[in-house]
Amino acid sequence: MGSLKTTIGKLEFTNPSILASGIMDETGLSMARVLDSGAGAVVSKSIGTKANLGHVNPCFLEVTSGYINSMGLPNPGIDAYKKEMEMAIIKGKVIGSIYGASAQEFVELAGKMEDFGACAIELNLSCPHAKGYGIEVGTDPKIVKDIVVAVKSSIKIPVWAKLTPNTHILSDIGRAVENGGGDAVVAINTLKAMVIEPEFAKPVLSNKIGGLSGNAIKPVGVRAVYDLRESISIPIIGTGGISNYRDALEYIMAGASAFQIGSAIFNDGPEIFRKICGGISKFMKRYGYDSIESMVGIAHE
Ligand code: RRO
Repeated sequence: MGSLKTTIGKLEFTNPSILASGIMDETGLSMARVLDSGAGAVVSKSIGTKANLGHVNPCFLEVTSGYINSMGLPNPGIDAYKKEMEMAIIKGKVIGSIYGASAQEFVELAGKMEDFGACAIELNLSCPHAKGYGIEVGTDPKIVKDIVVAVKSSIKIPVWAKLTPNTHILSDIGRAVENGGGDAVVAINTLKAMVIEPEFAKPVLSNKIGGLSGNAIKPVGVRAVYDLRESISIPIIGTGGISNYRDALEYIMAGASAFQIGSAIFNDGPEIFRKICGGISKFMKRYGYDSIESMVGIAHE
C-alpha cells in the first residue's frame, strides 16, 4: 500500500493531515486528543504577547455551507501557553501559530514557541478582522518579507506563513515569503464576510465583520493553492473547507504537500483525521499512486 508520509522542507510527517489553527487548540489536552485521533500534526491557536479576551458574543455563526467567526484572537498570552504546548508535544508534532503587529513581536513570540518545543512556526499574516494584526500586516509584500526575514534569522525551526485570500496579490505575497527565506506557505485563512439580521436591520456579529470558513470556501482555497504553485517553489500547505478525502486530494493535486482541517471538526469530531487518511489510502491503491509526493501538483501537468 502507498505511504501517507509527507515532508515539508526538513520536517517529516506520518500523514499529511494537520489540525488548522483556531479549533480544538486552546489547550494542550485538546491538541493531544487530536494527535491521538490520527492527525499528522496540530497547529496551536494563534498566540500573542499578552492575554487577549477576544470579541464579545455573538462572535460565531453558522451559515449555508460554512461558518463565520469573529473570535478576535482570544488567547492566554505566550507565557501562559507554555504548559499547553508541553502537554501537547508529548503526543506529536505541534506547530506554534503566532500573531503580532511588528516584526519585533513576531521574533519574541517565535523564540518562545521554539523554546516550548514547537517543530515549526506558523506566522498568522491573515486574520481578517483583527485591528493592527493579520491582513493589516499580511497584505503588504514588503512588511511580509521583513517579518519573515526577522523571524528566520532569530530561530532554527522552520517558518511557515499563513496567507489571506482577501487580496488580489496573493502570488506577490507568496513570493515575499519565499524571498524572505520562509520554509512554506499555508493557504488560506478565512474570507471577510458579514451577516445582517433583517428584523433588526443590523450586522449580527458584535464585530460586524468576520471570517467565512467551511465547505463554501473550498474552491477559493484550491484556486489559491493552484496559483501559488505556479508562483513559488517552497512547499504549500492547503486549507479551507476540507471535509472529506476528495476535498483533501483536490488541494494535493493543486500543489499542497499537506492539508489542514478546521471547520469540519464541528460536524465529524477529531475522528475526521483518520477517516480522511483512510479515504486517501484507498484512493491511492485504486489509482496506483505510491506516495503523497507523486500526487502533489499533478493537476498542473
Ligand atoms: O481568532 C480569530 O478571530 C481568527 C483568527 Br486568529 C484567524 O486567523 N482567522 C479567523 O477567521 N479568526
